[in-house]
Amino acid sequence: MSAVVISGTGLYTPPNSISNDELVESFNAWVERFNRENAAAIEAGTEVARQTSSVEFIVKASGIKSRYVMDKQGILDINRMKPYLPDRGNDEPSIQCEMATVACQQAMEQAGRKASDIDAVIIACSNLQRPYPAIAVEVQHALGIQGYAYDMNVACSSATFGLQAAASAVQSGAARAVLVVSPEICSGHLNFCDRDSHFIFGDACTAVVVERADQALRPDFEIVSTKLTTLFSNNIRNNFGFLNRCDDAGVGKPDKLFVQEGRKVFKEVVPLVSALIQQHLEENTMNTDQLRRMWLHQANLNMNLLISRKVLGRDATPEESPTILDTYANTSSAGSIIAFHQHRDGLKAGDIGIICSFGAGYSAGSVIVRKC
Ligand code: CO8
Repeated sequence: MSAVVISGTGLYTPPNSISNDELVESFNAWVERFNRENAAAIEAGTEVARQTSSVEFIVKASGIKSRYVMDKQGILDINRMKPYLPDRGNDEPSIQCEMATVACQQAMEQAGRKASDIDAVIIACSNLQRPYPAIAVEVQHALGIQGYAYDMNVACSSATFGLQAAASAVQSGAARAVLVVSPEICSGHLNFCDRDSHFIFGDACTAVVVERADQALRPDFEIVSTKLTTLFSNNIRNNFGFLNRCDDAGVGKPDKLFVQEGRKVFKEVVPLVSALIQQHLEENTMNTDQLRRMWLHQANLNMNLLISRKVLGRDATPEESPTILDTYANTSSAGSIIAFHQHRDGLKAGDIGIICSFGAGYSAGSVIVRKC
């Protein structure tokens, strides 16, 4: 079996950023109006008064300071509280296809690859804007790639699960090179009227070129090993789906958007992920002293500090465990890849790193890479 490398990465960042100040100001204006308009019902006990949000809480609880979004105006408009992303005609590229092609072109350029060198496109992300035709097939067509393409979803772990699928395809000879693409429009599935979660997510798209080591023009990191795990949990859930319209009573209810028990997720996922990383290194006869960098899923700064402390037995330096969630927030599956894209300089040939994702499912993916 041939060795497999990552030879290029790309990142599409939306043009609009929302600071915590801006988000909280509009959320609190919405809360004040809601409570005013529903004063009688709140007084009668048939409606619950909404509580205001706070910038201090958001930074302390999550480490998030701002987020990029596909539409800023709609989110901050208290008459709307969601992005405005108009429908497009079938003859126009979809929004996810548009984000994906930008990221893919960057990744291919970095790898020194043309469309004719790529045999497969995997769209791996939490939210797909339609069931079919697959966004991946549309991206494949837009880029002029032959071969095959498919969409897959393992929530925040989609990208690492996609890397595993791509590495297997290259190892088996099914493809010479594969693009793993994560166009995340998390703002489309975020309840901007929910104080517990309105600050958590942002939008972005990443792309990674995975190919045979012996044919790569610009090999960057060898994929040494992948390890995936899943464990069913209702603590991060979204009941949006094609059966929603079959029960009118549920249409538009908050459970058709992202909901979570954030505390439980924190407590249960930290040990799961630290054990996964440690086990994965052991299975590859490596120890944590050899680990030069961890590109962790970017959901919560405190979570990442704890995971890296558990793994290393000490606090990680900012270089060892880079953070991008302060400016990007949680971009679901794109997060660990954005960290890898922006913070992989300074490693020497032979240095070991880990790309690690975790999220709904629960799902977690670990990818051990070695600098070429
Ligand atoms: N402003 C002020 N106060 C607040 C706010 C707010 N916005 N929100 C909550 N509070 C209050 C609470 O009411 C509570 O008050 P009290 O103590 O009086 O009860 C207090 O602050 C503490 O609340 P929490 O216990 O909830 O706060 P935490 O310290 O636990 O922080 C976090 C909350 C930030 C959510 C934290 O628990 C966390 O990040 N957990 C991990 C979550 C995580 O990693 N989730 C991954 C999900 S992502 C994923 O898998 C992808 C899904 C698909 C993406 C879909 C896109 C939309």
